[in-house]
Amino acid sequence: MPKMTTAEATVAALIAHGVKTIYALPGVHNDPLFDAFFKVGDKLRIVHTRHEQGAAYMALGAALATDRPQAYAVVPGPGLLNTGAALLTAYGMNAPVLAIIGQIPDADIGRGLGHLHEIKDQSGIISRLVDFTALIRRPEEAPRLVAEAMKSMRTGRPGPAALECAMDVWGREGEIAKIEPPSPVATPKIDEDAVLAAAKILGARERPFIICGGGAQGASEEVAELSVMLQAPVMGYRRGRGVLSSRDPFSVTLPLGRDLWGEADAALGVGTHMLYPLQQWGVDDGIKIVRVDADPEEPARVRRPDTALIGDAKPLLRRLLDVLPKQNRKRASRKAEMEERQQKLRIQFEKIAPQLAFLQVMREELPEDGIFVDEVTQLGFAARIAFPVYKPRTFLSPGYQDNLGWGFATALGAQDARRDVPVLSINGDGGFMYTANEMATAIRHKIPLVAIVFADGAFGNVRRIQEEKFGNRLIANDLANPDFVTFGESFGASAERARTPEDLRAAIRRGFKHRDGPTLIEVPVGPLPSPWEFILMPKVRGV
Ligand SMILES: Cc1ncc(C[n+]2csc(CCOP(=O)(O)OP(=O)(O)O)c2C)c(N)n1
Ligand SMILES: [Mg+2]
Repeated sequence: MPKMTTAEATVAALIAHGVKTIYALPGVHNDPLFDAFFKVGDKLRIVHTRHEQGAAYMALGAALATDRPQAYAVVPGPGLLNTGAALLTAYGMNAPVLAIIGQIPDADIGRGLGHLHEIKDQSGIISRLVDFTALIRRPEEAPRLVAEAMKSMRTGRPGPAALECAMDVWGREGEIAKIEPPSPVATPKIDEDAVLAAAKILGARERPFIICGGGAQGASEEVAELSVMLQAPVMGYRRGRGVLSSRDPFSVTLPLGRDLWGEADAALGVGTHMLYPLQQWGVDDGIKIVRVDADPEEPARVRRPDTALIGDAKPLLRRLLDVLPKQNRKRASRKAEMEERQQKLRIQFEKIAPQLAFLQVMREELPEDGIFVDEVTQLGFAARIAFPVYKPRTFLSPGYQDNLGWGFATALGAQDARRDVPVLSINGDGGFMYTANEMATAIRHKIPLVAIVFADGAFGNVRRIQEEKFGNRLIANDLANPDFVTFGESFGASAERARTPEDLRAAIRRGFKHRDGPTLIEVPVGPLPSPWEFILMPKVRGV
Protein backbone atom coordinates (compact mmCIF):
# COMPACT_ATOMS: atom_id res chain seq x y z
CA MET A 1 0.00 0.00 0.00
CA PRO A 2 1.38 3.44 -0.85
CA LYS A 3 2.47 5.77 1.92
CA MET A 4 0.66 9.06 1.99
CA THR A 5 0.19 11.92 4.41
CA THR A 6 -3.27 12.68 5.78
CA ALA A 7 -3.30 15.75 3.56
CA GLU A 8 -2.31 13.77 0.46
CA ALA A 9 -4.93 11.09 1.18
CA THR A 10 -7.59 13.78 1.71
CA VAL A 11 -6.66 15.49 -1.55
CA ALA A 12 -6.65 12.19 -3.47
CA ALA A 13 -10.08 11.37 -2.08
CA LEU A 14 -11.45 14.83 -2.96
CA ILE A 15 -10.21 14.38 -6.53
CA ALA A 16 -11.72 10.88 -6.69
CA HIS A 17 -15.05 12.44 -5.71
CA GLY A 18 -14.87 14.91 -8.56
CA VAL A 19 -13.79 18.01 -6.67
CA LYS A 20 -11.95 20.21 -9.16
CA THR A 21 -11.51 23.50 -7.33
CA ILE A 22 -10.74 24.50 -3.76
CA TYR A 23 -11.64 28.02 -2.68
CA ALA A 24 -9.11 28.75 -0.03
CA LEU A 25 -7.16 31.00 2.24
CA PRO A 26 -3.98 29.41 3.63
CA GLY A 27 -2.26 29.56 7.01
CA VAL A 28 0.16 27.58 9.13
CA HIS A 29 -2.44 25.09 10.35
CA ASN A 30 -3.05 23.93 6.80
CA ASP A 31 0.44 24.20 5.29
CA PRO A 32 0.77 20.44 4.61
CA LEU A 33 -2.67 20.50 3.00
CA PHE A 34 -1.65 23.29 0.64
CA ASP A 35 1.57 21.41 -0.12
CA ALA A 36 -0.57 18.41 -1.06
CA PHE A 37 -2.62 20.72 -3.31
CA PHE A 38 0.64 21.83 -4.92
CA LYS A 39 1.75 18.26 -5.53
CA VAL A 40 -1.36 17.25 -7.51
CA GLY A 41 -0.70 20.06 -9.99
CA ASP A 42 -3.55 20.86 -12.32
CA LYS A 43 -5.79 18.11 -10.97
CA LEU A 44 -7.05 20.76 -8.55
CA ARG A 45 -7.45 24.48 -9.08
CA ILE A 46 -6.80 26.55 -6.01
CA VAL A 47 -8.68 29.84 -5.98
CA HIS A 48 -7.34 31.89 -3.11
CA THR A 49 -9.40 34.80 -1.81
CA ARG A 50 -8.73 37.88 0.29
CA HIS A 51 -10.98 36.95 3.19
CA GLU A 52 -12.34 33.58 4.30
CA GLN A 53 -15.94 34.70 3.79
CA GLY A 54 -15.05 35.20 0.12
CA ALA A 55 -13.78 31.62 -0.14
CA ALA A 56 -16.89 30.15 1.47
CA TYR A 57 -19.32 32.29 -0.55
CA MET A 58 -17.44 31.39 -3.73
CA ALA A 59 -17.77 27.68 -2.91
CA LEU A 60 -21.48 28.27 -2.30
CA GLY A 61 -21.90 30.10 -5.61
CA ALA A 62 -20.01 27.37 -7.44
CA ALA A 63 -22.19 24.68 -5.80
CA LEU A 64 -25.41 26.51 -6.69
CA ALA A 65 -24.36 27.17 -10.27
CA THR A 66 -23.12 23.63 -10.98
CA ASP A 67 -25.31 21.54 -8.68
CA ARG A 68 -22.12 19.71 -7.71
CA PRO A 69 -20.30 19.55 -4.36
CA GLN A 70 -17.72 22.30 -3.92
CA ALA A 71 -15.10 22.77 -1.23
CA TYR A 72 -13.30 25.48 0.66
CA ALA A 73 -10.32 25.29 3.01
CA VAL A 74 -9.50 27.73 5.82
CA VAL A 75 -7.61 27.92 9.11
CA PRO A 76 -9.39 27.22 12.42
CA GLY A 77 -10.82 29.76 14.87
CA PRO A 78 -11.03 33.13 13.10
CA GLY A 79 -10.76 31.47 9.68
CA LEU A 80 -13.71 29.23 10.43
CA LEU A 81 -15.78 32.03 12.01
CA ASN A 82 -15.07 34.29 9.04
CA THR A 83 -16.89 31.72 6.91
CA GLY A 84 -19.82 31.51 9.31
CA ALA A 85 -22.42 33.53 7.38
CA ALA A 86 -21.67 31.67 4.16
CA LEU A 87 -21.85 28.28 5.86
CA LEU A 88 -25.13 29.27 7.49
CA THR A 89 -26.47 30.31 4.10
CA ALA A 90 -25.29 27.05 2.52
CA TYR A 91 -27.22 25.21 5.24
CA GLY A 92 -30.34 27.29 4.64
CA MET A 93 -30.05 26.68 0.90
CA ASN A 94 -29.26 22.93 1.23
CA ALA A 95 -26.13 23.54 -0.83
CA PRO A 96 -23.37 20.89 -1.00
CA VAL A 97 -20.45 22.90 0.35
CA LEU A 98 -17.61 21.05 2.07
CA ALA A 99 -15.73 23.09 4.65
CA ILE A 100 -12.18 21.88 5.30
CA ILE A 101 -11.03 23.44 8.55
CA GLY A 102 -7.67 23.28 10.29
CA GLN A 103 -7.20 22.53 13.99
CA ILE A 104 -4.63 23.16 16.71
CA PRO A 105 -2.22 20.28 17.59
CA ASP A 106 -4.15 17.05 18.07
CA ALA A 107 -3.05 16.32 21.63
CA ASP A 108 -4.07 19.79 22.81
CA ILE A 109 -7.58 20.03 21.35
CA GLY A 110 -9.96 20.98 24.16
CA ARG A 111 -7.24 21.94 26.68
CA GLY A 112 -7.51 25.73 26.48
CA LEU A 113 -3.78 26.30 26.28
CA GLY A 114 -4.03 29.42 24.15
CA HIS A 115 -2.72 27.95 20.89
CA LEU A 116 -2.78 30.10 17.78
CA HIS A 117 -6.42 30.24 16.50
CA GLU A 118 -7.65 27.99 19.30
CA ILE A 119 -11.39 28.21 19.86
CA LYS A 120 -13.44 26.55 22.53
CA ASP A 121 -15.11 23.41 21.19
CA GLN A 122 -14.55 24.04 17.49
CA SER A 123 -16.16 20.71 16.57
CA GLY A 124 -19.20 21.61 18.65
CA ILE A 125 -19.53 24.98 16.94
CA ILE A 126 -19.29 23.38 13.50
CA SER A 127 -21.80 20.69 14.44
CA ARG A 128 -24.42 23.42 15.02
CA LEU A 129 -23.86 24.72 11.49
CA VAL A 130 -23.86 21.54 9.41
CA ASP A 131 -25.43 18.08 9.55
CA PHE A 132 -22.19 16.16 9.09
CA THR A 133 -18.82 16.95 10.63
CA ALA A 134 -15.78 14.81 11.46
CA LEU A 135 -12.26 15.29 12.78
CA ILE A 136 -9.66 13.39 10.76
CA ARG A 137 -7.36 11.82 13.37
CA ARG A 138 -5.20 9.52 11.23
CA PRO A 139 -4.14 9.36 7.56
CA GLU A 140 -5.89 6.01 7.08
CA GLU A 141 -9.23 7.59 8.03
CA ALA A 142 -9.08 10.42 5.53
CA PRO A 143 -10.51 8.73 2.40
CA ARG A 144 -13.43 7.24 4.32
CA LEU A 145 -14.28 10.52 6.06
CA VAL A 146 -14.11 12.43 2.78
CA ALA A 147 -16.47 9.83 1.29
CA GLU A 148 -18.85 10.12 4.24
CA ALA A 149 -18.86 13.90 4.05
CA MET A 150 -19.54 13.76 0.32
CA LYS A 151 -22.33 11.24 0.82
CA SER A 152 -23.94 13.29 3.58
CA MET A 153 -24.08 16.33 1.30
CA ARG A 154 -26.16 14.35 -1.18
CA THR A 155 -28.42 12.19 0.96
CA GLY A 156 -31.53 13.11 2.91
CA ARG A 157 -31.84 16.87 3.16
CA PRO A 158 -28.77 17.94 1.18
CA GLY A 159 -26.46 20.57 2.59
CA PRO A 160 -22.97 21.46 3.72
CA ALA A 161 -20.54 19.23 5.61
CA ALA A 162 -17.25 19.85 7.40
CA LEU A 163 -13.96 18.06 7.98
CA GLU A 164 -11.45 19.20 10.57
CA CYS A 165 -7.85 18.08 10.85
CA ALA A 166 -5.17 19.02 13.36
CA MET A 167 -2.09 20.82 12.06
CA ASP A 168 0.23 17.97 13.08
CA VAL A 169 -2.05 15.27 11.66
CA TRP A 170 -2.14 16.72 8.13
CA GLY A 171 1.54 15.86 7.64
CA ARG A 172 1.47 12.45 9.35
CA GLU A 173 2.13 9.48 7.04
CA GLY A 174 0.27 6.20 6.83
CA GLU A 175 -0.39 3.34 4.46
CA ILE A 176 -3.41 4.21 2.41
CA ALA A 177 -5.54 1.58 0.70
CA LYS A 178 -6.56 2.23 -2.90
CA ILE A 179 -8.92 5.18 -3.02
CA GLU A 180 -12.08 4.05 -4.77
CA PRO A 181 -14.34 6.34 -6.79
CA PRO A 182 -17.62 7.02 -4.98
CA SER A 183 -20.31 4.39 -5.12
CA PRO A 184 -23.59 5.66 -6.55
CA VAL A 185 -26.04 6.90 -3.93
CA ALA A 186 -28.81 4.35 -3.50
CA THR A 187 -32.20 5.71 -4.51
CA PRO A 188 -34.64 5.31 -1.63
CA LYS A 189 -37.77 3.25 -2.20
CA ILE A 190 -40.82 5.27 -3.13
CA ASP A 191 -43.79 5.03 -0.76
CA GLU A 192 -46.45 3.99 -3.28
CA ASP A 193 -49.31 4.46 -0.82
CA ALA A 194 -48.29 8.06 -0.27
CA VAL A 195 -48.00 8.64 -4.03
CA LEU A 196 -51.50 7.22 -4.57
CA ALA A 197 -52.90 9.33 -1.74
CA ALA A 198 -51.29 12.42 -3.24
CA ALA A 199 -52.65 11.60 -6.70
CA LYS A 200 -56.15 11.12 -5.27
CA ILE A 201 -56.09 14.44 -3.49
CA LEU A 202 -54.63 16.46 -6.34
CA GLY A 203 -56.65 14.65 -9.01
CA ALA A 204 -59.99 15.13 -7.27
CA ARG A 205 -59.68 18.78 -6.38
CA GLU A 206 -60.80 21.58 -8.63
CA ARG A 207 -58.16 24.21 -8.02
CA PRO A 208 -54.76 22.74 -7.17
CA PHE A 209 -51.82 25.06 -6.65
CA ILE A 210 -48.12 24.14 -6.76
CA ILE A 211 -45.51 25.88 -4.58
CA CYS A 212 -41.84 25.37 -5.39
CA GLY A 213 -38.79 26.01 -3.25
CA GLY A 214 -35.11 25.32 -3.80
CA GLY A 215 -35.78 21.59 -3.55
CA ALA A 216 -37.76 21.73 -6.80
CA GLN A 217 -34.89 23.08 -8.91
CA GLY A 218 -33.99 19.56 -10.05
CA ALA A 219 -37.58 18.67 -10.93
CA SER A 220 -38.41 21.37 -13.44
CA GLU A 221 -39.74 19.06 -16.16
CA GLU A 222 -41.94 17.16 -13.73
CA VAL A 223 -43.37 20.36 -12.22
CA ALA A 224 -44.12 21.68 -15.71
CA GLU A 225 -45.95 18.44 -16.64
CA LEU A 226 -47.91 18.46 -13.40
CA SER A 227 -48.89 22.06 -13.98
CA VAL A 228 -50.38 21.11 -17.36
CA MET A 229 -52.05 17.95 -16.09
CA LEU A 230 -53.62 19.70 -13.10
CA GLN A 231 -54.03 23.11 -14.76
CA ALA A 232 -52.26 24.27 -11.61
CA PRO A 233 -50.40 27.57 -11.28
CA VAL A 234 -46.83 27.20 -9.97
CA MET A 235 -45.42 29.69 -7.48
CA GLY A 236 -41.72 30.32 -6.94
CA TYR A 237 -40.22 33.08 -4.88
CA ARG A 238 -36.54 33.42 -4.02
CA ARG A 239 -35.36 29.83 -4.34
CA GLY A 240 -38.14 28.45 -6.49
CA ARG A 241 -37.80 30.88 -9.40
CA GLY A 242 -37.12 29.28 -12.77
CA VAL A 243 -38.56 25.86 -11.95
CA LEU A 244 -41.44 26.78 -14.26
CA SER A 245 -40.31 29.25 -16.93
CA SER A 246 -41.66 32.77 -16.58
CA ARG A 247 -42.79 32.49 -20.21
CA ASP A 248 -45.56 30.20 -18.97
CA PRO A 249 -48.57 32.21 -17.73
CA PHE A 250 -48.98 29.59 -14.98
CA SER A 251 -45.65 30.69 -13.49
CA VAL A 252 -46.31 33.13 -10.65
CA THR A 253 -44.47 34.82 -7.78
CA LEU A 254 -45.79 36.10 -4.46
CA PRO A 255 -48.51 38.61 -5.43
CA LEU A 256 -50.49 36.29 -7.72
CA GLY A 257 -49.47 33.37 -5.55
CA ARG A 258 -51.29 34.84 -2.60
CA ASP A 259 -54.53 35.32 -4.60
CA LEU A 260 -54.29 31.77 -5.94
CA TRP A 261 -53.56 30.34 -2.49
CA GLY A 262 -56.70 32.08 -1.28
CA GLU A 263 -58.76 30.30 -3.94
CA ALA A 264 -56.99 26.92 -3.98
CA ASP A 265 -58.58 23.71 -2.69
CA ALA A 266 -55.36 21.68 -2.86
CA ALA A 267 -51.70 22.57 -2.64
CA LEU A 268 -48.57 20.67 -3.62
CA GLY A 269 -45.47 22.03 -1.89
CA VAL A 270 -42.23 20.84 -3.51
CA GLY A 271 -38.95 21.35 -1.63
CA THR A 272 -40.24 24.40 0.20
CA HIS A 273 -40.99 25.43 3.79
CA MET A 274 -44.22 26.99 2.45
CA LEU A 275 -43.49 29.81 4.87
CA TYR A 276 -45.45 32.53 3.09
CA PRO A 277 -48.62 30.50 2.52
CA LEU A 278 -48.70 28.76 5.88
CA GLN A 279 -47.43 31.55 8.10
CA GLN A 280 -48.50 34.76 6.38
CA TRP A 281 -51.45 34.02 4.14
CA GLY A 282 -53.37 31.70 6.42
CA VAL A 283 -54.68 28.18 6.09
CA ASP A 284 -57.97 26.41 6.77
CA ASP A 285 -59.58 23.02 6.28
CA GLY A 286 -60.74 23.96 2.78
CA ILE A 287 -57.28 23.27 1.39
CA LYS A 288 -55.74 19.80 1.27
CA ILE A 289 -51.97 19.83 1.43
CA VAL A 290 -49.47 17.47 -0.20
CA ARG A 291 -45.80 17.95 0.60
CA VAL A 292 -42.71 16.66 -1.20
CA ASP A 293 -39.56 17.08 0.82
CA ALA A 294 -36.15 15.49 1.30
CA ASP A 295 -36.37 16.16 5.03
CA PRO A 296 -38.84 13.83 6.78
CA GLU A 297 -39.30 16.33 9.61
CA GLU A 298 -40.15 19.32 7.44
CA PRO A 299 -43.70 18.65 6.20
CA ALA A 300 -45.42 18.58 9.58
CA ARG A 301 -43.52 21.46 11.22
CA VAL A 302 -46.26 24.05 10.89
CA ARG A 303 -49.29 22.02 9.87
CA ARG A 304 -49.58 18.30 9.29
CA PRO A 305 -50.08 17.73 5.54
CA ASP A 306 -52.71 15.36 4.17
CA THR A 307 -49.89 13.35 2.71
CA ALA A 308 -46.13 13.71 2.46
CA LEU A 309 -43.72 12.19 -0.05
CA ILE A 310 -40.21 12.00 1.38
CA GLY A 311 -37.16 12.05 -0.86
CA ASP A 312 -35.79 13.66 -3.98
CA ALA A 313 -38.50 15.60 -5.81
CA LYS A 314 -37.67 14.42 -9.32
CA PRO A 315 -38.35 10.66 -9.00
CA LEU A 316 -41.27 11.28 -6.63
CA LEU A 317 -43.00 13.69 -9.00
CA ARG A 318 -42.27 11.39 -11.95
CA ARG A 319 -44.06 8.60 -10.09
CA LEU A 320 -46.92 10.95 -9.25
CA LEU A 321 -47.20 11.79 -12.95
CA ASP A 322 -47.53 8.04 -13.71
CA VAL A 323 -50.32 7.53 -11.21
CA LEU A 324 -52.19 10.80 -11.57
CA PRO A 325 -53.94 10.39 -14.97
CA LYS A 326 -56.25 7.71 -13.56
CA GLN A 327 -57.20 9.88 -10.60
CA ASN A 328 -57.40 13.18 -12.41
CA ARG A 329 -60.74 14.84 -13.09
CA LYS A 330 -61.48 16.41 -16.47
CA ARG A 331 -60.18 19.95 -16.42
CA ALA A 332 -60.93 23.01 -18.48
CA SER A 333 -57.97 25.12 -19.51
CA ARG A 334 -57.06 27.94 -17.12
CA LYS A 335 -54.68 29.55 -19.62
CA ALA A 336 -56.88 32.54 -20.45
CA GLU A 337 -57.55 33.13 -16.76
CA MET A 338 -53.83 33.03 -15.95
CA GLU A 339 -52.98 35.38 -18.80
CA GLU A 340 -55.55 37.83 -17.54
CA ARG A 341 -54.17 37.67 -14.00
CA GLN A 342 -50.64 38.27 -15.30
CA GLN A 343 -51.86 41.25 -17.31
CA LYS A 344 -53.56 42.81 -14.27
CA LEU A 345 -50.42 42.31 -12.20
CA ARG A 346 -48.30 44.05 -14.84
CA ILE A 347 -50.46 47.11 -14.31
CA GLN A 348 -50.06 46.93 -10.52
CA PHE A 349 -46.30 46.55 -10.97
CA GLU A 350 -46.18 50.04 -12.49
CA LYS A 351 -45.74 51.13 -8.87
CA ILE A 352 -42.16 49.81 -9.04
CA ALA A 353 -41.50 50.95 -12.62
CA PRO A 354 -38.02 52.41 -11.91
CA GLN A 355 -36.73 49.04 -10.67
CA LEU A 356 -38.48 47.19 -13.50
CA ALA A 357 -36.90 49.42 -16.14
CA PHE A 358 -33.44 48.37 -14.95
CA LEU A 359 -34.46 44.73 -14.59
CA GLN A 360 -35.85 44.70 -18.10
CA VAL A 361 -32.54 45.64 -19.71
CA MET A 362 -30.74 43.11 -17.52
CA ARG A 363 -33.13 40.40 -18.67
CA GLU A 364 -32.80 41.41 -22.30
CA GLU A 365 -29.01 41.34 -22.13
CA LEU A 366 -28.54 38.22 -19.98
CA PRO A 367 -28.88 35.08 -22.13
CA GLU A 368 -31.49 32.52 -21.05
CA ASP A 369 -28.90 30.26 -19.49
CA GLY A 370 -26.96 33.17 -17.96
CA ILE A 371 -27.07 33.32 -14.17
CA PHE A 372 -28.56 36.20 -12.21
CA VAL A 373 -27.32 36.57 -8.63
CA ASP A 374 -29.69 38.44 -6.38
CA GLU A 375 -28.92 40.57 -3.30
CA VAL A 376 -30.78 42.05 -0.36
CA THR A 377 -31.38 45.36 -2.10
CA GLN A 378 -34.19 47.29 -3.79
CA LEU A 379 -33.42 45.78 -7.20
CA GLY A 380 -33.24 42.32 -5.64
CA PHE A 381 -36.60 42.61 -3.89
CA ALA A 382 -38.14 43.61 -7.22
CA ALA A 383 -36.28 40.86 -9.10
CA ARG A 384 -37.62 38.15 -6.81
CA ILE A 385 -41.18 39.01 -7.79
CA ALA A 386 -40.77 40.38 -11.30
CA PHE A 387 -37.53 39.32 -13.03
CA PRO A 388 -38.41 36.73 -15.68
CA VAL A 389 -36.49 33.48 -15.09
CA TYR A 390 -36.51 30.92 -17.86
CA LYS A 391 -34.45 28.02 -16.57
CA PRO A 392 -33.78 26.28 -13.26
CA ARG A 393 -30.62 27.25 -11.35
CA THR A 394 -30.29 30.55 -13.24
CA PHE A 395 -31.67 32.75 -10.45
CA LEU A 396 -29.54 32.52 -7.30
CA SER A 397 -31.15 34.06 -4.25
CA PRO A 398 -30.02 33.52 -0.65
CA GLY A 399 -33.28 32.09 0.66
CA TYR A 400 -34.43 32.59 4.19
CA GLN A 401 -31.09 33.82 5.56
CA ASP A 402 -31.46 36.81 3.24
CA ASN A 403 -28.03 37.89 4.38
CA LEU A 404 -26.88 41.21 3.11
CA GLY A 405 -23.48 40.98 1.46
CA TRP A 406 -23.71 37.45 0.11
CA GLY A 407 -24.11 38.48 -3.53
CA PHE A 408 -20.83 39.62 -5.03
CA ALA A 409 -18.61 36.80 -3.73
CA THR A 410 -21.28 34.16 -4.38
CA ALA A 411 -21.59 35.45 -7.94
CA LEU A 412 -17.79 35.28 -8.31
CA GLY A 413 -17.96 31.60 -7.35
CA ALA A 414 -20.82 30.96 -9.78
CA GLN A 415 -18.91 32.68 -12.58
CA ASP A 416 -15.66 30.91 -11.68
CA ALA A 417 -17.33 27.50 -11.84
CA ARG A 418 -19.43 28.32 -14.94
CA ARG A 419 -17.03 30.08 -17.26
CA ASP A 420 -19.28 29.04 -20.16
CA VAL A 421 -22.18 31.38 -19.31
CA PRO A 422 -22.35 35.03 -18.29
CA VAL A 423 -23.15 35.75 -14.65
CA LEU A 424 -24.73 39.03 -13.59
CA SER A 425 -24.48 40.18 -9.98
CA ILE A 426 -26.66 42.94 -8.57
CA ASN A 427 -25.77 44.73 -5.35
CA GLY A 428 -26.74 47.68 -3.23
CA ASP A 429 -23.93 49.95 -2.12
CA GLY A 430 -24.40 48.54 1.38
CA GLY A 431 -24.21 44.87 0.41
CA PHE A 432 -21.44 45.25 -2.15
CA MET A 433 -18.98 46.58 0.40
CA TYR A 434 -19.23 43.39 2.45
CA THR A 435 -17.04 41.53 -0.04
CA ALA A 436 -15.84 44.29 -2.39
CA ASN A 437 -12.28 43.30 -1.46
CA GLU A 438 -12.80 40.15 -3.53
CA MET A 439 -12.47 42.33 -6.62
CA ALA A 440 -8.79 41.48 -6.12
CA THR A 441 -9.67 37.77 -6.37
CA ALA A 442 -11.65 38.42 -9.56
CA ILE A 443 -8.58 40.08 -11.08
CA ARG A 444 -6.12 37.51 -9.80
CA HIS A 445 -8.19 34.58 -11.12
CA LYS A 446 -9.52 36.40 -14.22
CA ILE A 447 -13.18 35.90 -13.32
CA PRO A 448 -15.34 37.62 -15.94
CA LEU A 449 -18.21 38.54 -13.64
CA VAL A 450 -20.31 41.60 -14.43
CA ALA A 451 -21.32 43.21 -11.14
CA ILE A 452 -23.68 46.15 -10.82
CA VAL A 453 -23.82 48.39 -7.76
CA PHE A 454 -26.98 50.42 -7.30
CA ALA A 455 -25.65 53.27 -5.20
CA ASP A 456 -28.19 55.29 -3.25
CA GLY A 457 -25.74 56.30 -0.52
CA ALA A 458 -27.74 54.42 2.08
CA PHE A 459 -28.84 51.19 3.61
CA GLY A 460 -31.88 52.21 1.61
CA ASN A 461 -34.24 49.61 2.92
CA VAL A 462 -33.45 50.49 6.51
CA ARG A 463 -33.86 54.17 5.73
CA ARG A 464 -37.28 53.66 4.16
CA ILE A 465 -38.50 51.77 7.20
CA GLN A 466 -37.26 54.56 9.48
CA GLU A 467 -39.02 57.14 7.32
CA GLU A 468 -42.30 55.27 7.14
CA LYS A 469 -42.56 53.54 10.50
CA PHE A 470 -40.34 55.44 12.91
CA GLY A 471 -41.38 59.06 12.32
CA ASN A 472 -38.46 59.76 9.99
CA ARG A 473 -35.99 59.38 12.88
CA LEU A 474 -33.05 58.47 10.64
CA ILE A 475 -30.18 56.61 12.24
CA ALA A 476 -27.24 54.52 11.04
CA ASN A 477 -28.37 54.28 7.43
CA ASP A 478 -26.30 56.84 5.48
CA LEU A 479 -23.21 55.53 3.71
CA ALA A 480 -19.91 57.14 2.77
CA ASN A 481 -19.09 55.43 -0.52
CA PRO A 482 -15.99 55.23 -2.64
CA ASP A 483 -16.26 56.29 -6.25
CA PHE A 484 -17.06 52.76 -7.44
CA VAL A 485 -15.68 53.37 -10.93
CA THR A 486 -12.33 54.50 -9.55
CA PHE A 487 -12.49 51.67 -7.02
CA GLY A 488 -12.94 49.05 -9.77
CA GLU A 489 -10.31 50.59 -11.99
CA SER A 490 -7.80 50.71 -9.17
CA PHE A 491 -7.87 46.90 -9.14
CA GLY A 492 -7.60 46.74 -12.92
CA ALA A 493 -11.26 45.91 -13.52
CA SER A 494 -13.31 47.38 -16.34
CA ALA A 495 -15.53 49.92 -14.65
CA GLU A 496 -18.09 52.45 -15.73
CA ARG A 497 -21.02 54.48 -14.51
CA ALA A 498 -24.50 54.07 -15.99
CA ARG A 499 -27.26 56.50 -15.10
CA THR A 500 -30.17 55.22 -17.14
CA PRO A 501 -31.47 51.80 -18.14
CA GLU A 502 -30.17 52.32 -21.67
CA ASP A 503 -26.71 53.27 -20.34
CA LEU A 504 -26.84 50.15 -18.24
CA ARG A 505 -27.68 48.04 -21.29
CA ALA A 506 -24.62 49.31 -23.13
CA ALA A 507 -22.41 48.78 -20.07
CA ILE A 508 -23.65 45.19 -19.58
CA ARG A 509 -23.00 44.44 -23.26
CA ARG A 510 -19.44 45.69 -22.95
CA GLY A 511 -19.06 43.70 -19.72
CA PHE A 512 -20.28 40.44 -21.26
CA LYS A 513 -17.79 40.87 -24.13
CA HIS A 514 -14.92 41.38 -21.72
CA ARG A 515 -14.16 37.76 -20.76
CA ASP A 516 -10.74 37.91 -19.13
CA GLY A 517 -11.62 39.84 -16.02
CA PRO A 518 -14.39 41.48 -14.02
CA THR A 519 -16.56 44.47 -14.87
CA LEU A 520 -18.01 46.80 -12.26
CA ILE A 521 -20.90 49.08 -13.16
CA GLU A 522 -22.07 51.78 -10.78
CA VAL A 523 -25.64 52.94 -11.17
CA PRO A 524 -26.35 56.02 -9.03
CA VAL A 525 -29.97 55.94 -7.86
CA GLY A 526 -32.22 57.98 -5.61
CA PRO A 527 -34.80 56.47 -3.27
CA LEU A 528 -36.79 53.78 -5.10
CA PRO A 529 -40.50 53.03 -4.61
CA SER A 530 -41.28 50.43 -1.98
CA PRO A 531 -41.88 46.88 -3.23
CA TRP A 532 -43.13 45.64 0.12
CA GLU A 533 -46.84 45.70 -0.63
CA PHE A 534 -46.10 42.89 -3.12
CA ILE A 535 -44.08 40.84 -0.63
CA LEU A 536 -45.55 41.26 2.83
CA MET A 537 -49.25 40.75 2.24
CA PRO A 538 -52.00 40.10 4.75
CA LYS A 539 -53.90 36.87 5.30
CA VAL A 540 -56.28 35.60 2.64
CA ARG A 541 -57.75 32.59 4.38
CA GLY A 542 -58.23 31.03 7.77
CA VAL A 543 -59.20 34.45 9.11
C1 LIG B 1 -26.17 40.16 7.31
C2 LIG B 1 -27.25 41.17 7.30
N1 LIG B 1 -27.13 42.29 8.04
C3 LIG B 1 -28.12 43.20 8.05
C4 LIG B 1 -29.26 43.02 7.32
C5 LIG B 1 -30.39 44.03 7.39
N2 LIG B 1 -30.56 44.75 6.12
C6 LIG B 1 -31.48 44.38 5.21
S1 LIG B 1 -31.50 45.38 3.87
C7 LIG B 1 -30.28 46.34 4.52
C8 LIG B 1 -29.79 47.54 3.75
C9 LIG B 1 -29.27 47.22 2.40
O1 LIG B 1 -28.57 48.32 1.87
P1 LIG B 1 -28.04 48.29 0.39
O2 LIG B 1 -27.25 47.08 0.15
O3 LIG B 1 -27.39 49.58 0.09
O4 LIG B 1 -29.39 48.13 -0.45
P2 LIG B 1 -30.54 49.23 -0.66
O5 LIG B 1 -31.68 48.87 0.25
O6 LIG B 1 -29.98 50.57 -0.38
O7 LIG B 1 -30.93 49.05 -2.10
C10 LIG B 1 -29.88 45.88 5.76
C11 LIG B 1 -28.84 46.52 6.60
C12 LIG B 1 -29.34 41.82 6.56
N3 LIG B 1 -30.40 41.52 5.80
N4 LIG B 1 -28.33 40.93 6.56
MG1 LIG C 1 -28.08 51.31 -0.78
